[in-house]
Amino acid sequence: MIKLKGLEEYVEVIWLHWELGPQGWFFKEVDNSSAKDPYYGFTYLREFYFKADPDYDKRFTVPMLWDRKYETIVNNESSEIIRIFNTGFNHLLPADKAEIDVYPTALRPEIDEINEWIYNTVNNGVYKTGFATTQEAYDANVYPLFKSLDRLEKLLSDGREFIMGSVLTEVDIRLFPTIVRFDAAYFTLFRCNIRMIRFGYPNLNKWFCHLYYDFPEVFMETTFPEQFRAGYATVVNGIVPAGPEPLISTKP
Ligand SMILES: N[C@@H](CCC(=O)N[C@@H](CS)C(=O)NCC(=O)O)C(=O)O
Repeated sequence: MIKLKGLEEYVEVIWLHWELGPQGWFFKEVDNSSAKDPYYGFTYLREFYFKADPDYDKRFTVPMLWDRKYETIVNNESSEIIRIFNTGFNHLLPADKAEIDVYPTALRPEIDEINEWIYNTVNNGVYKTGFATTQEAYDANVYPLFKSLDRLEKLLSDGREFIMGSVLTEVDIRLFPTIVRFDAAYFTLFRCNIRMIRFGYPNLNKWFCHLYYDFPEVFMETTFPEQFRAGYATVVNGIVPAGPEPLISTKP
């Protein structure tokens, strides 16, 4: 959203290390993270949460949008941050950026409806499948996940460019992170392995490659495949799988 809307001047991205440690997300001088956060010298993400609220007792999650002036958390829910970025800075942006609208009024009911099942069965479905500790829980989530991927595949079979048709919306933005990680992380490490996107879902793969390769600043350059594969590997047992090769599918 930052790249799409051209918000780099207003919103700085600060990367944590890709490994989720016992104390939560932390800074470390490796890859695109530095040893400490540049403003307070914090080592852990949780320190921001406690600065905002010393009594905070919930999860310390990313993404987290921090207000440097008021020194507090604005929001830590990605779906809401998308909407903040969609319109919140428009008065400061050049016309061509201000007019980019990933949640257009006319499509809102349809977007809300599709977001709901994509979130429950795909975005969250991979986690519910991967973290299942019983066969029943695994079965209860892996089949709905693939049923929704089948549904998306069918939706894209009319040759549409984006999930909602001819316009890029937040549905694409929200689905992209799950699909870009799918073959390299969820298929192997989370046992979401009925089919790979690249071999089993030609339309979804074509949609994905269009975003990834044709809008590189927005999608490719904001994705770090080796880092997320290593990160997800640590969730399992730390052994980073060799494949798939190539890590990200090539343009059909
Ligand atoms: N509702 C949040 C959930 C975010 C979330 O669960 N983030 C994960 C990483 S993808 C996290 O930071 N987990 C850290 C933890 O649970 O300790 C959103 O989608 O923005």
